[in-house]
Amino acid sequence: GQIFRLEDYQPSNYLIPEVVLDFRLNAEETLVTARLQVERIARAPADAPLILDGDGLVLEALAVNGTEAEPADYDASPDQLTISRLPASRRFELTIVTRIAPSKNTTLMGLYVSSGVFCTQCEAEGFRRITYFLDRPDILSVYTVRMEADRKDAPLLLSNGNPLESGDLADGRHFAVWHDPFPKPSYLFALVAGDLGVVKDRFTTASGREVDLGIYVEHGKEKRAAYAMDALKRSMRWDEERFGREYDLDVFNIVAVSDFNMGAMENKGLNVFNDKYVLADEDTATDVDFANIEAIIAHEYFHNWTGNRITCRDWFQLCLKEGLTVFRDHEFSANERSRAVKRIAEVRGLRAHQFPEDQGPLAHPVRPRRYREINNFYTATVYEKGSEVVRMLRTILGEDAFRAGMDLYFERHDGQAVTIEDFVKAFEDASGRDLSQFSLWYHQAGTPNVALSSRYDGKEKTLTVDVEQSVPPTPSESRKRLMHIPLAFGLVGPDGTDLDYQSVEGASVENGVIHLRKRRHQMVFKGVKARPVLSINRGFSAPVTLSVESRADEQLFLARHDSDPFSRWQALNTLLTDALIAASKAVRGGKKPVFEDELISVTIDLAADETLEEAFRALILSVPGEADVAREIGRDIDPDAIHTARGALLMAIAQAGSQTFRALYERLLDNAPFSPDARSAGRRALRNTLIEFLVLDSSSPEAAYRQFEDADNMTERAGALTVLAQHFHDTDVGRAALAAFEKRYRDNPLVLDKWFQIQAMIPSAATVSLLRSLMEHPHFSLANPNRVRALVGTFSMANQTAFHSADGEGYRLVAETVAALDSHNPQVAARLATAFRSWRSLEKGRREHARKLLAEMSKRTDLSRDLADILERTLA
Ligand code: HT7
Ligand code: ZN
Repeated sequence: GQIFRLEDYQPSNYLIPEVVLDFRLNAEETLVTARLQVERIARAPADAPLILDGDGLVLEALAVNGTEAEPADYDASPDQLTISRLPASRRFELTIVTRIAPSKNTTLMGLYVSSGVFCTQCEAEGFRRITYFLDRPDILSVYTVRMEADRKDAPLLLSNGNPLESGDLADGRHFAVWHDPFPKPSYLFALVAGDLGVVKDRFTTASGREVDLGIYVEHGKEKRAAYAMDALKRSMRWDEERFGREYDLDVFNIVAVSDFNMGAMENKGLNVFNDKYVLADEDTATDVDFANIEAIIAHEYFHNWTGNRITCRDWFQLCLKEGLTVFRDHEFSANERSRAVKRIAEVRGLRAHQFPEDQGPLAHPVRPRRYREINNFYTATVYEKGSEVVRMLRTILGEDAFRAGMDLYFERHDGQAVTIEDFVKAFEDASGRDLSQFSLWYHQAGTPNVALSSRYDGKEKTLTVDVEQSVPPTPSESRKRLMHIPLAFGLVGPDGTDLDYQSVEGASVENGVIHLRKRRHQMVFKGVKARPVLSINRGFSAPVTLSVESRADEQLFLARHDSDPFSRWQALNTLLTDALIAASKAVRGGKKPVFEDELISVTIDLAADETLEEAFRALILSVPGEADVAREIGRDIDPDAIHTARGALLMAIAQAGSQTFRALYERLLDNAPFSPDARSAGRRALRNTLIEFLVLDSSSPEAAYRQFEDADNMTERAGALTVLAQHFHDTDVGRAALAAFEKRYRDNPLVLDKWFQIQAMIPSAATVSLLRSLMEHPHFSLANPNRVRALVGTFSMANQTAFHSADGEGYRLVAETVAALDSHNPQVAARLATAFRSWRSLEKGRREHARKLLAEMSKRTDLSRDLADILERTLA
């Protein structure tokens, strides 16, 4: 397959300032007429051919300046339209008619039908599945869209921008015309036509513009869109207050569809959402669902400025809009909820998803230099590490200079398609600082490691800290350059407050941040009055791994006393992870795992500490997962040993905390009416972590079953069911609960997904065959990405023992699903296949099973480009 390279970027010889689209919508056969105003750029040769992208298209007609084109003047294939003879004038009009089949489009890219609703997904390269076009993000056009459809099936006709006109036609047909005055790339085009219910609201912008807001959902589900509407209005206000960004059209619409490849899409003025990230009420959505909805509604809305008004020059620049917009949505959620809790959740996510990517065969820089299939670069590295890079930029510049840089970026580049260099330059110019070394974060793959040791001299009152950075090699990047790593820190004194120091030598330190720029720094803090414990990388100021030479009692001290809550959680997490690594080793050596009493008691004490918020205490009790431990072990991994070790730790905590947890669980029972706010969610989260310890301690499912039965909200119901499925799946109580849940929610797809998901996580030798039977369930279908992700995706990502079952049957199940899915929906198939990315770090029996299956799969000759790319890189 063809490889696209950043260094090959060439501006287009032709521009398309204006596009008029006409859709005759019909599920089986839709006729698309595109009228394009084309302009040859001044320096292009007059005979430069115009090469338009297509993907599986059928050309019906082509006219140039209104005259039918001569067959000799062009060449049309499903994937390309090349026009070799064009008018001598620099401006001309092309009319292109294509015929497409939305109902047969199973890839969910381009124009397709989801539950009877026509909808589009054009990012990254879906527009070329609708019409021939210069389908690249640096071609910005003003769109006018006319749609015609049966009024009965599609009373609703939406597109980008503002509505212009609408009306009836003969034979029960009707039409609508939309116009978007903001020039945009084709990937932001969208159309929706169908029969949907709506929730309406209004928003007045800071400068007084009245905006009509609409959230469109399946009829009967309108009430479940109320929370999303509230989140939208809060997002709009926040972007004004925090970044001075206002909305710019008369309408803002969101449509929820049930078949969607990703979370949502930021099409200008018409966001399309996976309904999972719109629909919520207490009976059907968990607190995590509510938080995700808030974050994704905000994320897509924030794209209006970071992505739409200023877009990417090419797809190598994806992080320009994604990393920045994730940073913005993280800040929004941190403001709306608890900053510390939000940060811990982000870091857990980064470590769970981005670190393994960065440390395995699929590693790539935040701004990649090459790709074969851009769909495979919507990754945790581009999104989450991309966000961490923006966060570091703020840490380095400080809030005010960061905001000045953002303002300059908006002012300078509004209406343009730009690069990461343009972005960084805005911050250099606004702050007067040289960010060239910092920029390596965009260009160099791999997770840096920072090794630290420190010693205190009580006589001299000095603390000497030795620091060394290294970046491990990654595919096709063996030699790494030194990074600029900002490490927030504190010197924690005996009473838990940060100690002052008089001066520091050996590295630049500003506002509580150490700036590492060299391989090694020896830093000497002078005038440190008492022996401190070094609290480093506070708030996870840099996305690095740390090797700290410190004693367990120092980490215990930080867990109990650090003034930064993130660092308290981190200290405990480090200790628990180390303990689990040691315990896994013991299990593998045929020994019984043991845990230090002090570690168990600090965990229980923190969980019970009423001065701390409940959500934080819930995180304290969520001991590192099996995948976290596996990642830290890094090689020759035996998932069964880790599972046994973790089970023993849970049991040790459960038994030691028995009294405390029981009392706390009862105390936390909230009789107030349900509210999705962060405080109430925190109480429920803590109760949900406690219930697992209660049933472990009592060796009985009773308490969990009671919670399952009594719950008046999905968080507690699904939480209890998860515990029952994890620990009592082969008991009557466990089976009864699963059956009751299925019966109650059979007709609610999003909730039924949870039922599939909970079973996919059961740690049992029988889970592979359970999954095979669930794949025969009348409600299972490979056509619905949410369902596939709920069952097979969850199995591969969140069931360490069964996916990695020693006989290779878990791998086989996933490989078979990937293969079956590939012809239907390559994007989802390729993503599922990334579950194999860490295969080399397993012990050799499992490694061999995985290698064989991957090799077998990659031999197939009918693979999609998406899947072939993932398999090839995974095996390389
Ligand atoms: N910008 C959106 C990306 C997206 C997408 C990409 C490829 C295929 C389907 C897709 N759906 C949405 C989502 C976002 O980051 O906001
Ligand atoms: Zn995004």
